[in-house]
Amino acid sequence: MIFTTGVGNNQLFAAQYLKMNQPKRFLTSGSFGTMGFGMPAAVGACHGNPSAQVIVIDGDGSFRMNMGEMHTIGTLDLPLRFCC
Ligand SMILES: Cc1ncc(C[n+]2csc(CCOP(=O)(O)OP(=O)(O)O)c2C)c(N)n1
Repeated sequence: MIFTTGVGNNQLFAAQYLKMNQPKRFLTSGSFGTMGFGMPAAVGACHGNPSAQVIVIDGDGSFRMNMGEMHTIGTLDLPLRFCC
């Protein structure tokens, strides 16, 4: 399972409470912290790991940055899961 996040409380709670047992399973925008990171990161994670379940943890603000990616996800029929 691969998790990606937006920026904000969703990201901080995810970092604090998700248990990771393998490297490269938590994709988050630390440091520069760019809202809207979670969904495109998940598209990339899906392509790089077609057999993995990919989950986006997002805030409503971060989610709204990504209406273009919604189109990409729909067009490619990517099996992403969202938790907002
Ligand atoms: C592109 C961009 N704009 C503004 C910010 C500043 N900023 C950091 S967190 C945040 C609010 C995030 O809200 P939301 O995505 O709803 O997440 P929540 O904190 O509610 O989980 C803002 C405006 C940012 N990091 N990136």
